[in-house]
Amino acid sequence: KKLVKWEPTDIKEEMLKKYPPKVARKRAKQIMINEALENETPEITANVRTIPGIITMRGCTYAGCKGVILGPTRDIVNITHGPIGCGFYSWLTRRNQTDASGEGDENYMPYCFSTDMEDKDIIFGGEKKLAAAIQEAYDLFHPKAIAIFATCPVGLIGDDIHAVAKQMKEKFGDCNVFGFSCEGYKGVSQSAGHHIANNQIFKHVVGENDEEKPGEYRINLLGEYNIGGDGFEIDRILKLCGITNIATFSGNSTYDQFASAHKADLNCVMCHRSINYVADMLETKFGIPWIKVNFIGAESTAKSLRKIGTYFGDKSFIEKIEAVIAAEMPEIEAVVADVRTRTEGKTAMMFVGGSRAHHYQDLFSEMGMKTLSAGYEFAHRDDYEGRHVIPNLKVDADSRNIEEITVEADDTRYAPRKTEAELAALEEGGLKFKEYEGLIPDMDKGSLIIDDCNQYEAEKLVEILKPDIFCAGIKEKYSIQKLGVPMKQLHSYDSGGPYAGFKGAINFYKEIDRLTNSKVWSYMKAPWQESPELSATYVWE
Ligand code: CFN
Ligand code: HCA
Repeated sequence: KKLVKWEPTDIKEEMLKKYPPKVARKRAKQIMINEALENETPEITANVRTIPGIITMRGCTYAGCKGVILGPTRDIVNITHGPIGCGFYSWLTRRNQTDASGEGDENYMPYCFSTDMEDKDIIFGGEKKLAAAIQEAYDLFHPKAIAIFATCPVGLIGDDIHAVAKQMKEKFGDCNVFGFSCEGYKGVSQSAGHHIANNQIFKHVVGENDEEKPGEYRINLLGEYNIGGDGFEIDRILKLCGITNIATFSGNSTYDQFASAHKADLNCVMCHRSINYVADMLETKFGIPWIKVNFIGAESTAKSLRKIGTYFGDKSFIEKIEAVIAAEMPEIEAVVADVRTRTEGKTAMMFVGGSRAHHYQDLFSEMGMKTLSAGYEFAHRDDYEGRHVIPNLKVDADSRNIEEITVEADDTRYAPRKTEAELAALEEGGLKFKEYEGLIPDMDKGSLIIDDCNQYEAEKLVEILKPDIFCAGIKEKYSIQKLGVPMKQLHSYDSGGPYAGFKGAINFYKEIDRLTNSKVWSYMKAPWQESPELSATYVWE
């Protein structure tokens, strides 16, 4: 067995070698060797178009809007206006769960609604078919709201989904109908779909219900989608702490939760990438500040609860939170002590979406595992650097128009919940509102950070670094496993979860222990085991 010591620069060079010069130049800016500079975060190029021909891990704008943001809301009828494939392939694949079961609980998640556009609709226009589909859904279910999602062909032929929505809303009178121009090609990834979804939900739903909501310490949990039941575990913990969750955007959520979101006192942002727009708009229009939280990892969960405690500042509340943490931790510590005997020193890689490639590193490090390489599919530089770029937002107080224009310097966006002085005091106490942990500063020096990693690069990385586990999505799963490396889906969790919160952390430790210590991998030969010239060892200093 030939041992080769790979330096991170060699790995980068090796990965780029296969590309034509122009492609290599572009990809070089998205592959970064983490340098952990003094006071500056090194720069990575992100949120740019995938080079045609490359097999990206990314999805489309429609997926980000319909599948990600609106998909987990249970009582909105989501109609995909397009060919049947778009609706079908975004139907229940994300494993977002719901507990709707009670009498009168509306839950449309099990249904796949689509206008099923065919050739003739492309040629003659699909607006009539769309209006008929909305009417049919209304007659069958009488839902509170119907949402329409445009797919690529709809944008190309110019169907006006917003005009149809407006007309049907006026016709019904008791059902909010609104559309999303989220054609798949609209942006470079799912990310554009998040933005479109956020804007429309804010414009058409948030603030609709002005009833006061009961409960103390009222928060919204933004960017938590209840994949594999994560949201259930987080809600369990919040409840134990006496925190009232007004609205989750959007795991297991209802129309009314969105409509009441402006009644919360604090927004807790879990997945910054997908929902930061709503956080900013709630702050600008309603004066509700936001903090970054992360409930992936036991330590991160404890830290996030403490952050919420610090924000509200009541002594008894903080003590209650500490008591919850103290009650949950012993079980965690016992499981960690056991699994660490088998997982300590093992290595992982993760290329996932726009937040999990970062959040899950906490869980791995709790198990003594090192992340050799990681990256996002579609995150922006904010997420890599951990610096939220405050947009120049102006939300019209009377109408619901949202414009991106300059906010005056003396704006009082934090009123009425907290005064500027109160906020300054909180910030002095260590609570930062607009900076949070970023993937780059949190990763080790010498680790490889790769934006929009692709099929070829993933396989090359596995070949060179041979991690003990590789995490990504369904498209990557089997090609990686054929290389003899266990693969864990961090999108759908395969069939597992929850992995968030305290109980979720325990599930995750056990799952990763099982995967990385399974004997099954020793029964198959990876290409480098059959061809020794491919064999190499990465030496980490
Ligand atoms: S649940 Fe979230 S956590 S919303 Fe986002 S950026 Fe996707 S669907 Mo897949 S698993 Fe993934 Fe994140 Fe936020 Fe999920 S890492 S890619 S668009 N994502
Ligand atoms: C999406 C949804 C997805 C896909 C996951 C995967 C999800 O982006 O359209 O590639 O396995 O989490 O379901 O990210």
